[in-house]
Amino acid sequence: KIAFVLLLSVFIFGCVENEVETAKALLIPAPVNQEFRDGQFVLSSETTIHFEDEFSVAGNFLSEFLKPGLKKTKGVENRISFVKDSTISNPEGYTIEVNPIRIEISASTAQGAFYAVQSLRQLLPAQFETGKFKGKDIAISATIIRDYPQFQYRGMHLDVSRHMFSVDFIKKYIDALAILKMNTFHWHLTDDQGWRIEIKKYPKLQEISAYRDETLIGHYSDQRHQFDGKKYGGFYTQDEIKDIVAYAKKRFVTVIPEIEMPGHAQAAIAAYPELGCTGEQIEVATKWGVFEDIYCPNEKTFTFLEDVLDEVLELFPSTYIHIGGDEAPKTRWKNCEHCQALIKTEGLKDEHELQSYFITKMEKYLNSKGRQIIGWDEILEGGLAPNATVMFWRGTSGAVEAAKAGHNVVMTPTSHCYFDYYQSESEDEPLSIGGFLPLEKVYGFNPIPEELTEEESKYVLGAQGNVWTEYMPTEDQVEYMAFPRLLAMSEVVWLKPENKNYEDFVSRLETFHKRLDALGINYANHLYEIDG
Ligand code: TNX
Repeated sequence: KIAFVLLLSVFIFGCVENEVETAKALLIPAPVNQEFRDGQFVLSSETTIHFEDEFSVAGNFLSEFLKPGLKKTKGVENRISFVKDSTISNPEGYTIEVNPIRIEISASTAQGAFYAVQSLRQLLPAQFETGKFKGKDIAISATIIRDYPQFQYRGMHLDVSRHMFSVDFIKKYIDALAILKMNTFHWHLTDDQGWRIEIKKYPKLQEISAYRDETLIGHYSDQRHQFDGKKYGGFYTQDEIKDIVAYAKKRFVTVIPEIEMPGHAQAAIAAYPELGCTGEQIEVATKWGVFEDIYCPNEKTFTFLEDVLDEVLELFPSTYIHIGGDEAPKTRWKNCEHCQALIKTEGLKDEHELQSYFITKMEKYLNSKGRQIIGWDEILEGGLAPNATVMFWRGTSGAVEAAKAGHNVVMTPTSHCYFDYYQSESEDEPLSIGGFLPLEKVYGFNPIPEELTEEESKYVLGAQGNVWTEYMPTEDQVEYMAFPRLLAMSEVVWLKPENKNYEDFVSRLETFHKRLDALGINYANHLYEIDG
């Protein structure tokens, strides 16, 4: 194996020592273990980075990150090296040792090495994030960080149906996940108000389902709806999606696509009315809520969904495919002859069991392609598909039941994970869907329900923040709602509950603001006063 040697030249930076000495205070999520030593490492123009092929993603990321500050100056000879250490048993774990002679990053996998780089990045001045860092040699206090995550699923969701966001924004969102060591981006691509993924076999999804006539501006609960009178919408082309998935991969973020079924399907049915039970022409929804026109469990629907999934699988290599499953009113199925006949011939009890039949059929299809389904907790009703992972949003009792039955679960309860809820009681908060979820409450979340034994709690893969965008028309507003709550969530899924400390988090968050500023991320910055 050839060791890559990259010469680094780093600008002279005069006033950095205070910053590096508070190194511990900078890391979010906080590392599991950090010890401080005497002395310091000086990152200079002479610093070299050494890594072998296996760690090239992390190594290249680090050299790219440091490069903007490059300028040949005379400095101390020193090195940053990546070392394979198979004794680090957590595949996402790593060790960083900073001593006066070198920085050594150890990991057993490429992903662990990448997370080491994200920590090292947070030990450097925030100005580095702008790519325009100008300064002199940077001193980093000698330290040893031994770190690994508590949960294997560390997710963040984004709804692009209710409002759509640019490819650049999606990449920026993924960048933010990466720096926080979050490893999953749940991309909510289809819903009643818009279908946002190009499916070549069904062009009307692009022509019709991707656009709605008007956009609701006021709150859906009051009667003063205002409309801007323009068509709203768009979709991501398959090329754009491939680009995003590849971008995420380089940051060790898995993209899980969500294709909603059988509910939240009005946009698709508007383009292909035969997918609904009535066959009537309907419109892409222009209001928010839960709608009665859902996919009919007929052959046309199953063919359509299998065709759609075939294209989805080509684009997304993730093990999990999210099939939605939430909020599917059974009104249409109750009044549909075909559905009632199917209930009889399949020996089902009711429409809930029919939904389970629907989901299980799609699960079999995806399992046959080597994938697993994940769905919202309604997929428990009427019997859970055998290999399904369940994403809990309505509370934790179902999660307990599912975990006890040996199903994997991901926790996203509205009580702690809904970043579309208000984050403060201030009257200046932008209009949002309702609810109240302050930063401290997010931080206090423990993904493992109390009722589970240690053995059962292994089925809790982790947790996720959800960003439903009914009331987030702009990218700035998405960021405002997501930050800093995402930072709190990153620590919820990285640390054991007993290692969390809200006051300490808040003090690190204050410092982290500079990094968010440098990254151009809009955040809510007045929400973390500590009571008492
Ligand atoms: C419920 S959570 C929904 C979404 C809404 C959200 C608003 C879930 C699976 N379904 O369709 O956007 O509430 O908070």
